[in-house]
Amino acid sequence: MTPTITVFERSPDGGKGLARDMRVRWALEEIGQPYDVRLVSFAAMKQPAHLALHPFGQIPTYEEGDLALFESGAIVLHLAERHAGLLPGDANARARAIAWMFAAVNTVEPPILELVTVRILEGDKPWAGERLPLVLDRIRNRLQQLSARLGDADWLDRAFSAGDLMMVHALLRLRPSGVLDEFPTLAAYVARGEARPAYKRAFAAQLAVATGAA
Ligand SMILES: N[C@@H](CCC(=O)N[C@@H](CS)C(=O)NCC(=O)O)C(=O)O
Repeated sequence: MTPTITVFERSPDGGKGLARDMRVRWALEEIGQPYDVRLVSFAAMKQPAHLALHPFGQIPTYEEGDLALFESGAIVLHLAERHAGLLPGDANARARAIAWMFAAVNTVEPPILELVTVRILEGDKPWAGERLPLVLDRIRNRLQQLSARLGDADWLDRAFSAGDLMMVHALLRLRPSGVLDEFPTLAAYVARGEARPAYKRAFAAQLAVATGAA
């Protein structure tokens, strides 16, 4: 059965691949699973039909037969558990890869999202100038720790896994700020992710939506 995912009809990033459907597209490409895409507008995301799929009125969602899922991490985990290629066979290595997925969304991504909040949503507040360096410090602290753990390895726990997929995508959001490049180990890690053929196919597919070529 071909699954269907929802994505922005008009992504605010104009096709830079930062929206979270990119994680799901990338996972689907890694496992070689074809998929359909349903474009949703911001208005449609807040309507009952979409809210029935996603209680918070966001993208991405994933539908496969009777199953409807939201949360990019849950969708990627679902795919990784049912198809070869995104989680190791060894039970302990598998558990560690899943831990990295959680680390990406629960430990590394939150301060990165705060940067977007302080710069864009709160940029006009009188205290934004004071808050920005605090947020940047929290990000740099996390990146320092992550960089130290990665060391000179290609991936977080030997072979590429769903943990790397989630982590690379969380880090990508930092690139425009220049902070990622302060950590050459992590910048190279992200570049390795982007160089994967599956990433490139996923990126091209989301770009085609943004440029109207899809
Ligand atoms: N934790 C959720 C976050 C989903 C999310 O924030 N989606 C954004 C796009 S990347 C969205 O739909 N934003 C529009 C909105 O919140 O109205 C996930 O990982 O799927």
